[in-house]
Amino acid sequence: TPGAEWWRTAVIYQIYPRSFSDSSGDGVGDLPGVTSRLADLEALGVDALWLSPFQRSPQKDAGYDVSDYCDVDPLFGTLADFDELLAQAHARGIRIIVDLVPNHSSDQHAWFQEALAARPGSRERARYLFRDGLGLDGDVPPNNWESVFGGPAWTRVVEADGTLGQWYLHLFDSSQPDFDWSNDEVREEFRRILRFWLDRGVDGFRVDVAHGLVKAEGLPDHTPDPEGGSMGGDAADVPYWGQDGVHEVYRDWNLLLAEYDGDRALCAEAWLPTPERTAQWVRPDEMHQAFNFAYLETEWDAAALRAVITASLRAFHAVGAPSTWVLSNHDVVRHASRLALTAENPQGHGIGPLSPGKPIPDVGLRRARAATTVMLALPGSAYVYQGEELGLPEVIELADDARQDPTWFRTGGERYGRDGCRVPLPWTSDAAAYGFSPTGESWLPQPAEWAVLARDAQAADEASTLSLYRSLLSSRRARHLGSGSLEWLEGLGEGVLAFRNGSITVVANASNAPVALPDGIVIASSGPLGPRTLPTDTAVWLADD
Ligand code: TEU
Repeated sequence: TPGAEWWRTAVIYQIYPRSFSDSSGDGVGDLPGVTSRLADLEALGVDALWLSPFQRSPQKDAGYDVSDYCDVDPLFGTLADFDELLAQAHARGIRIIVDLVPNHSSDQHAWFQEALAARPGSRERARYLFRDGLGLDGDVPPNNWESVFGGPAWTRVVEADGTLGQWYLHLFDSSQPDFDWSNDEVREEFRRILRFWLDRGVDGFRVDVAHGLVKAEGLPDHTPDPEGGSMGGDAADVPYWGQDGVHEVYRDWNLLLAEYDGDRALCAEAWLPTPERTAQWVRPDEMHQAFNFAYLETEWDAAALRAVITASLRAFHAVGAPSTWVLSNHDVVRHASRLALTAENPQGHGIGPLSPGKPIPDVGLRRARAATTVMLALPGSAYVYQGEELGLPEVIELADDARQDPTWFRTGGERYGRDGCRVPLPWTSDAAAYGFSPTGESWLPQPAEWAVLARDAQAADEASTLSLYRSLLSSRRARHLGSGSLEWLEGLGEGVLAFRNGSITVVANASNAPVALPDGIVIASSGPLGPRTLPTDTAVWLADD
């Protein structure tokens, strides 16, 4: 059947709805805005769109705090707008994946409001993780867990009689209480939510914090490994990440999706330290994909890239799943900036790095284009985050009062947060807000120097980042690279990454000297190329035909 297991090779474009395109003029992107740009996405050559949350939400964490899983937030439009987007995307052969946030709801969700109003020990409280505090007055949190966004992972509630009462767990913001996934009512409710969107025709789900749903029995204390980075160290030791019981949930969802036709897919957002661990989530009876964050976290270094690609292909192949390559998303520093941070000014990855770092101008974009040229030649599925096809950098200079990420607030500005990768897209170089919104409004300010990065300016320029993405995507499709296989090539020198996939040879120069090249270049990540030499921070596709 055409398109069978389409997700194995698909290039999936992440839409962050609030920053993609605004049709209403309120300065926040919306679903009709996405629909109006489908022709551009088709021309770009992507197979599917993943939409970050647009469900009803108080927007404390940009929609990752859902108050009604089966409705569209008025900020983004209506259910009818969603149906229209889905129908028009399908008519163009573009699939749609929606974000599902099962680890926690918003504190404005009806269930949490009922839980607050109910007594300790009630059925209503049992849907979340309420616990009594420690100490004589119960004023010590039930354990020492910290929120991913900073500060304690517990908040104390005021009971109906006005006294201080129980605490509830929130791995993220205090407005995002964690569900208790040992509760059958929670499991049943999410089956209903999955069916609601599957019945509407969605092609799959990106599952938020997929490694976090099940917590270790007894909620034991845990002190994070300071060296553990955004993966929290070896996830096996962390009582809230990657617990064995979580796999049962996804086996159940896998069966549920299989009742529907069209190869609906589940993609796990699971921050786990190695490709081997990540592959545990994509066994044949579980998730179909899992983001390969070990790849995202790899620096622009030939040996490190080769090691992570080899380990990923081996680990995913062993469980019969494709790898899913990814370089940017709405949580990390954009790769056009991230790849040019030096040892003197490093910064963390993952949620809310300590500092934005100081990217070396121009080098970042050159490396990002080279890194994408490598990524889109790899077998498997790839994710592209909106704006990377324009080469957008991380926006570092944001006024404090413009920032909106809860990480910023929860750490009193100590962590600069994720707003810098979420700035609304530039569409038209000479329009107000670069054509993002008809009124010139934009929920985050766009840099003054972005006119040259606007889509219309790049569409007309063969040397632009947008033109590079288009060429890579159309060649990748025509040459079936997604379903190909990789063979390493040796002997081109240290700092050089070289491999074959089908009819394509890829050579990337991550060393600081030019390297010699054979003929047959079909795509180059950047110019100018010397006579038969490949400059630093450049990658090319060569073809025999
Ligand atoms: O991010 C997940 C997330 O924050 C964690 O996986 C974290 O990076 C890691 O576990 C630290 O060890 C998702 C969304 O992508 C993000 O935008 C949301 O803010 C977050 O979940 C909460 O829903």
